[in-house]
Amino acid sequence: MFKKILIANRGEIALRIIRTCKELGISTVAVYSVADKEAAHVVFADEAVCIGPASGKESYLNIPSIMAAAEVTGADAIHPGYGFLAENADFSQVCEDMKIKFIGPSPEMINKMGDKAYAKTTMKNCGVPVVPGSDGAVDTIEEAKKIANEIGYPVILKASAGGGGKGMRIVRSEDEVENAFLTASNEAMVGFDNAELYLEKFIEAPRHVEIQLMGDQFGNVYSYGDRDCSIQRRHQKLIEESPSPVITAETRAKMSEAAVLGAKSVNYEGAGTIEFLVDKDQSFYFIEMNTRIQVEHPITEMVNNVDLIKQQIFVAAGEKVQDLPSEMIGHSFEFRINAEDPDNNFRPSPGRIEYLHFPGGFGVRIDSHIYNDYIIPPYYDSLVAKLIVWGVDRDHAIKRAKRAFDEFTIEGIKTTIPFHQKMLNNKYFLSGDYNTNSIEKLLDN
Ligand code: MV4
Repeated sequence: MFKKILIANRGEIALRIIRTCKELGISTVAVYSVADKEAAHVVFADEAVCIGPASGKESYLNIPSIMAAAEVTGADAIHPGYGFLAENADFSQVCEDMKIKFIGPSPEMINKMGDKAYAKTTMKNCGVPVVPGSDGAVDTIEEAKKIANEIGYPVILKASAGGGGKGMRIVRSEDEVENAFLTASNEAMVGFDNAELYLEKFIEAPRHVEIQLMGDQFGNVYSYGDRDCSIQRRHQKLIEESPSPVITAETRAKMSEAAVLGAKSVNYEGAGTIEFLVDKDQSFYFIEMNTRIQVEHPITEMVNNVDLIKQQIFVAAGEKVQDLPSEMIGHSFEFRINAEDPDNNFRPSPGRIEYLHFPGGFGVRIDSHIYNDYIIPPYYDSLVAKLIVWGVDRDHAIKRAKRAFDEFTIEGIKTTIPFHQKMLNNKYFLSGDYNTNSIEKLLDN
């Protein structure tokens, strides 16, 4: 087992990883930018190394600086968290070269799954259902028109190097293809230095349901069930729940089976998520695989009673998955508390926390790095806390979330708490009748 893990991240996820390391008796090294010298992850780690100026590019994305910190502290592994370098193949490769274990996928796996067109073809070839569309990339406008005519409009053009919604264009008729193709490929070139596109049938008002997987070095892959992440705004998830309120037990089992099959076909190791779009009729289609621990992993932990960071550490150390999934018990929600003003287009609202009170009690979990008088820097992600609740069923979890928000006070900045409180009284949310398109409808009701 590792003796010392460097956490190449900040905020709540850095703290989340430190907590598990402490429980496992593993020493921790925090890295931090100049703007984060008062941050909680710096305080709670055993050691801390400053890695650069405030900007993420010069600190949390600065590979030489992070590797130097690992060298001087003698860390034998690096956990990248999510975001920043978590899906950076060069970083994974440098760790391999320096014989420091990267707690995440190999560079080859990151490259494979990072190419969304290739990943889709790989999944299709092993029998995982995928959205009908191009086989791999579409290279020309003519080819895009030909495939679109075959499968029927509307279609969606996506960047092969994209993911998470960037570089996508919905195309509703043939006369829109040319413009959409040119703008999408241009956007992909600018955003990802790769203009390649692929095309698929556009599924109207789908649900976004993902399966949490964990694989080990012995060829085992386990499913910890599903998360419904359909409540999003501009591809930023706001609320997630497990299990999905619309998936039948039969569909859930089939999705898990498909996800495990897909992951086994690429010899997947570590934590991974397979994202599916789900139709009104419960048909599900693979769209992407994420090769990292995700922000919303705690809801899966709550219904499975399993520490997923612990599993990641064990499988990275060459051990088996320690805590296998059995039955999912109860229902869990995650509400993302961002330093944003929901009444002003979710405009960022960094600044000093003038007063803070966290909720508590049975079934309430807060993953957060903020504290009284902490100043939220403007340079990074606006996530300041995650309220995670567990209940015996969905109604119980909703009641618990309401009472937790009644206790929750953050003063000095605007947060998304009022948005969540509004949602907890919305009839569509309460009945589970929502999809990835419905945020405006949900906000108006
Ligand atoms: C789609 C889709 C409908 N049909 N693909 C968005 C994030 C990325 N992971 C995949 N996404 C989508 N892919 C097909 N074939 C709908 C979405 C989608 C979406 C699309 C446009 C505008 C907002 C959206 C919100 C959630 C999901």
